[in-house]
Amino acid sequence: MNFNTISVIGLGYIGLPTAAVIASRRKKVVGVDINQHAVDTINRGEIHIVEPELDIVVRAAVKEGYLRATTTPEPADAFLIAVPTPFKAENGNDHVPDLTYIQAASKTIAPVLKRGDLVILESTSPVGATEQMAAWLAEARPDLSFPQTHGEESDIRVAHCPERVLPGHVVRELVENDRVIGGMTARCSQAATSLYRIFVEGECITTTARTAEMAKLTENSFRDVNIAFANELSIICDKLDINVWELIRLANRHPRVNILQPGPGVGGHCIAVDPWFIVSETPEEARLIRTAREVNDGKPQWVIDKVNEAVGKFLSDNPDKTAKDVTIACFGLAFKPDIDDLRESPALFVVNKLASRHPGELLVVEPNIRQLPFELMSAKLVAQDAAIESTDILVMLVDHKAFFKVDLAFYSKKYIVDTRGVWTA
Ligand code: SAJ
Repeated sequence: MNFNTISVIGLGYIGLPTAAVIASRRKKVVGVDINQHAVDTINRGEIHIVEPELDIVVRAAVKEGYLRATTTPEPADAFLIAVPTPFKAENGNDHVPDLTYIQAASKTIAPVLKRGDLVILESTSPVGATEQMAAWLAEARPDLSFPQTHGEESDIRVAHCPERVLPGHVVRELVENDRVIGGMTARCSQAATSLYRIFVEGECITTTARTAEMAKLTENSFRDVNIAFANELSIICDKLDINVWELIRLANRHPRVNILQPGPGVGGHCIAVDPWFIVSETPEEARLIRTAREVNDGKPQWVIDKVNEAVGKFLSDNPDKTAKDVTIACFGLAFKPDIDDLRESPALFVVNKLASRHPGELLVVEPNIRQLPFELMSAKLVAQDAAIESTDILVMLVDHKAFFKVDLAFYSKKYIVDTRGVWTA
């Protein structure tokens, strides 16, 4: 199949890098987003998100005329939908996926669809979302035929190809990772494969749309369950007075054991979200997946309790002081090491809670940001040496590389809550 113009709907963390990488292969790419600021920024050759190397690829693609952004969809040969799939707000804790962005994107592109076009859903989605998207498209364009009614003979080809790139390594992983391509028919898979072949150096493996949807949810659930195991171990070890980091190192020497690392909880917008898409569809069956989510979501509160315990110990060792006199220093705010992304960060949750309850001074060390978020106005952003010198309680939340350089023995601090094994491994 020949693709002269490719349209990417949604220019966020996945859509923009994908659009830019395709454009870097000298294909005409039109990016569509409802955010005028994002569109203007991209058209200037700049980026509105933080991702290493992306600025260089976007600048070159825009300068050479292969990438252009707009708020209005245009005809193209292939449409790649990369919009968010959050939870439904009104369902509160039920964690039901909200497909309204996919519905809106379908409505947006429907008027410009023509016979022979390919539509690919890249957004992480619950099983059945691709079929639902095809139904919305068919409803909007009764003059065209779709795979759900016309199989291999349909005018429009529809497939799901979930993104699987790791934030911080997106530009490289987009090219190198294998892709799972789930067409609604075999021809849909073939068409989608020829699109990904433009820029993917990894293998393109075809399957059904439903299996591709489930594959993505499975990958992130696998990681969530394994992190939950590590987090549960850390809580058990704390109770049994065993060093969990040493324990994991030892257990991992077994040739078939590979335990992940405990932390203050699971953050980001993928691993803490996607497993719920399985749970919400199969609540009776997905017992382990649900429990893993609950274990990981419970970890930040456990960390807060440990900090309170440390404050209690400090006060009983220093009876002349009150909680107001106690300084707490928290190391790290990001959702994982060596990035500046604070979204859905368990470290941020812990620090926010401490800021609202602790009457004494709260110091924050986060080398990847220049100022604290608004809600942390009462805390102070400081350099790590200054924090260690002037604090009573040390709370390690994110294992940024910079934190490993400090030799804590030099400071002889006693009150440490180390959720990452930076000082206590
Ligand atoms: N974490 C731990 N212990 C570990 C590993 C991770 O506590 O041993 C925590 C991190 O600190 C972080 C959270 O888990 O808070 C998630 O981080 P991550 O690096 O595991 O994953 P993400 O959310 O940045 O990206 C994941 C990736 N999925 C998998 O590795 C299976 C990525 O490939 C996906 O494309 C991405 O989700 C996505 O977009 O779905």
